[in-house]
Amino acid sequence: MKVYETRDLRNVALIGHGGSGKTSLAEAMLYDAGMTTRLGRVEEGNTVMDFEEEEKERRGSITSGIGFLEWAKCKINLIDTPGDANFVADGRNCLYAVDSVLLVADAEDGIRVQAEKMARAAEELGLTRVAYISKLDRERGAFETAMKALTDLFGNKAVPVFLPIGTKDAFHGVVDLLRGKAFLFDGEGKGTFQETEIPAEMTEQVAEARERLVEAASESDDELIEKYLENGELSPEELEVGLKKAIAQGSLIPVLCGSAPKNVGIRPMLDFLAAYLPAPHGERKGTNPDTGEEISRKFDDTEPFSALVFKTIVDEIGRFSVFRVISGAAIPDTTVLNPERRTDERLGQLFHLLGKERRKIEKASAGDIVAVARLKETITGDTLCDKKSPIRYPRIPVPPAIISFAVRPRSKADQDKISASLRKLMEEDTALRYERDEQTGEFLLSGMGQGHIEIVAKRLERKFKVGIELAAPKVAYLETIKGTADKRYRHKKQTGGAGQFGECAIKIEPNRGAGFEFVNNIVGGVIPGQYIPSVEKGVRDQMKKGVLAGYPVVDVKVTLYDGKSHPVDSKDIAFQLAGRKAMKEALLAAKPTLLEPIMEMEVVVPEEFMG
Ligand SMILES: Nc1nc2c(ncn2[C@@H]2O[C@H](COP(=O)(O)OP(=O)(O)OP(=O)(O)O)[C@@H](O)[C@H]2O)c(=O)[nH]1
Ligand SMILES: [Mg+2]
Repeated sequence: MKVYETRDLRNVALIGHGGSGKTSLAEAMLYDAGMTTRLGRVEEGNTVMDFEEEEKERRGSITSGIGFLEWAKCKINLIDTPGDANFVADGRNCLYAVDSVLLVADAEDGIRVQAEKMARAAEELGLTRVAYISKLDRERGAFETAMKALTDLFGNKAVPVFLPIGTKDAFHGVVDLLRGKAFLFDGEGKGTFQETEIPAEMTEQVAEARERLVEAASESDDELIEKYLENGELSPEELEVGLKKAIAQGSLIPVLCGSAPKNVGIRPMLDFLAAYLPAPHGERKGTNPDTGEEISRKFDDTEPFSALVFKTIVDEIGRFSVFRVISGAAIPDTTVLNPERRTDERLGQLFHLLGKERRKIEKASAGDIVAVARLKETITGDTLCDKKSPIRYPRIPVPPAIISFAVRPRSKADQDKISASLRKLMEEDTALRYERDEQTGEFLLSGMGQGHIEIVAKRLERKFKVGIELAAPKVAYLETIKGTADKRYRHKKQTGGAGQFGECAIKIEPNRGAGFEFVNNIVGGVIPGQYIPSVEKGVRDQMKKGVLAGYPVVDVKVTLYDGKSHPVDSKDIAFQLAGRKAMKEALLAAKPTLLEPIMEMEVVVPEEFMG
């Protein structure tokens, strides 16, 4: 495969709500660039990006698809993220591998909350943002609906660069405001077009939109603004410079449009992306793993190699780690360091991914996206780097789990395989957790939503033949006290054989929000020093099982203030028992109460429904 230089790379993640049209758009782009020989359709389950069985079945992405194409001598790396909230984590990880995002705004439904959150995350990461309006050919589709949603989200930064020609069924082309041309498509899916003059009935609308674009582009630069104010126009070169600058600054978010299933507008859009999206640029901060000192690397082939692993794929053939080269170049058959795990990793064959297909490569420049098989210990989020010039990049943050289900195996055979199989799925899916709840003893599978966990159960069955049932987890109640109490207990066994003697007096009081606290106020050695921890252990043992319903007790302050000992019969066990019994009596006397779990919720409401 051809080697692309850093300046010719364009890494872009497609973001947008579930069903907005990302996978379809990627499919049309890949087809137009000649990467495939037919235009796949999500409904037919034959797209490049949705190749997992569960994606074909539910007609939507559950994991990010990675592909690439060549356009205008640039290698455009496409990452098609899932829009459904159940599967967002994987898409978020991919934001660490790109320089730009293409937000798909839906001409029927606008931009839903999940897409808004991704767009905000992209902004926080300093990524370049571009928008695309899908579904203009649909019955309810309207350019204005999507433009309104974009303006609500980005304010007047969202500025059209393309305008649609025709509406609904009759949508058949776009006006490119930069080139001042119209592109008319037959809508049969081939994506070929005729370049024509702007339709006469659109002259006014186009002039207005172009003025807005030129004005917004000129605002990126003082010199350009002056020229624009003087001449009322910018030369094509000036416009290009201004537009690039405004896009890079994030002060202008260009809006494109088309229809992926009809293959309308996609080729002019690829022209725009190759010309206006940034190549990998700037630097990434990390630390020197040996000294902890902050260092940084540029997206430059001449620097030592470093890369960030942002995705892991496990399939029948094996396990692939997908990384983005940050500095240096990735070369097959080299040994690199994983500074996090302090281990060497062998980079054998390297690949570019096109959906499930792999294309062998000889070299990947800084900024490119690469897959490698069979790394020993590396997981998603790790750094790989040159052994002689180590660097470690910050880990990609893992989202907190939102929902948990108790997992029950269908049979004994399933039981034995659950952990190992889930571990494999968790390598791919950083938002999935599998843990035993100490309190209830149940095994819990946690993730981003019910749909997420249900898909995990399906994949367990399909990939590993492991059957599980999902159930609501037992509620993990806790107990605490509302009052205070003061109790003394003497444990004494002095009949026959070796005796036992221990006595303690404790006060307990509520300690809400501050956890368990044990204060030793013994003076004059009434309990010898070595038995104080014995009393504490007894108290703690009693805390594990509350007096109301046997749930753990939390948030109690215990003060040990008096006791008695015996020169021969005092022992560790005697003081433990005394501590436990005193605590039990104290808890019963201190108004014990049940605590129900509290959930923290975030509610997002569109502005028009507020008030
Ligand atoms: N008519 C029309 N249908 C579209 C367009 N774009 C997408 N669709 C359809 O919308 C449905 C969803 O499209 P996808 O491409 O799967 O959407 P997605 O954004 O990848 O969805 P998730 O993977 O669930 O996040 C499919 O049935 C597409 O054929 C469009 O521009 N016009
Ligand atoms: Mg999709």
